[in-house]
Amino acid sequence: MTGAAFAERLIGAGFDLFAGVPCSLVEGVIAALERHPGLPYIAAVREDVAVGVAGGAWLAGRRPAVVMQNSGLGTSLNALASFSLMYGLPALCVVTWRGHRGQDAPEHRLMGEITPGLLDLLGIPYRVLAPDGIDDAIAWAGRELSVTHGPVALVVPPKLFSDHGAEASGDARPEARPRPVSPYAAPTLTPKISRMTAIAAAMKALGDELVVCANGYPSREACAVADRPQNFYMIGSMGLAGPIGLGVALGRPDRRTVVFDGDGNVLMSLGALANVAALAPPNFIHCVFDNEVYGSTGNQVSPSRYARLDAIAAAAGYRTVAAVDDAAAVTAPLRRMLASDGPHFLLVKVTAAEANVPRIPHAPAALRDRFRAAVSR
Ligand SMILES: Cc1ncc(C[n+]2csc(CCOP(=O)(O)OP(=O)(O)O)c2C)c(N)n1
Repeated sequence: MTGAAFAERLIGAGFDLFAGVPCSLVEGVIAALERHPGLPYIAAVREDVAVGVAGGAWLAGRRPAVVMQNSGLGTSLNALASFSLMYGLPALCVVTWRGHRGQDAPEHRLMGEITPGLLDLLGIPYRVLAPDGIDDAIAWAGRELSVTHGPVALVVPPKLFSDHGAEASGDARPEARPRPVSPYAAPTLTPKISRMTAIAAAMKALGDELVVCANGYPSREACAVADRPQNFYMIGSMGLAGPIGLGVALGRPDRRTVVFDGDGNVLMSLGALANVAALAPPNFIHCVFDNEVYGSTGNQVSPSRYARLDAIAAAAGYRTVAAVDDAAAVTAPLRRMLASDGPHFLLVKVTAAEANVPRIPHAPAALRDRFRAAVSR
């Protein structure tokens, strides 16, 4: 079977949003997905970002699949453990098996040896694809995904697809849409309001919009300000608020998705800003509460004290970027952003003050279900 035929089988089985990082073992699969009209294949910057996008897309009613090399299984361990598996978010993971039987370059050998063990440890059901059992395995994965809440993997050994190692067929990218990057001069800001005050000001601008909140105090404070089913609180999976919000925004292009992020979170998946800018979902608003510290873990200094995240977002290609430092200045630009096409980026410099608010009182599965129901309305 060719990789292209495998991609067709997955699409035929109902998978309707793909995200991944390439591996040569599936180059034919990815080439077919990239070219497929009307199908998003998101070239994620990291595999854990792909897992985040897939989870967001599932919450928004899609049937996502992630394509990754087994080295990327290592990259996504925390995303799988503290996001997909913890909340119970179905996603098909197509995982290539480099280092299979020790026959590979040195960097693949250990991961090749432990790939099945890693999936077993995580409790992710999987099948290793064999040439004469591909259709059965796809059907099995579909059944598993409908009964288990969580990821299911199909493992791709070397030389499974007949187009692996075929002569590259040239640059198959869709025609680039030139998007001019607007010049942006980051204003001087002085933190003077707390993140809780800023979150309350941001909430004032919201109606029925979907909100994805970064883990730690951004989630806790948002929950304390206005707990609502349209809020998805990350409990773990640090760094994935943007990717999860991106998945939600792509899954429901008719709804606005707002991400309440922290500077440490943004910096952890900085490349995801390029994913947002490249896909340019008009319904995506990224609101970053930048206290210049890792507040949730005791105020350790974060690099955002020196690296301006608004300037980085502008350079990445967000459609509009603004930066503010007082509460009155949060609500108005957010309202404008909600009323116009994005992706938008709003940096709010805040103090390191933390409100005395409790942990998220809802169980992960309850958060998942109420958010998914709110998205589907
Ligand atoms: C992968 C990972 N590393 C470290 C942590 C511990 N941790 C939880 S919240 C947090 C700080 C988040 O910083 P930021 O996004 O700036 O938000 P703040 O708490 O400052 O509002 C850290 C380091 C974690 N949850 N996951």
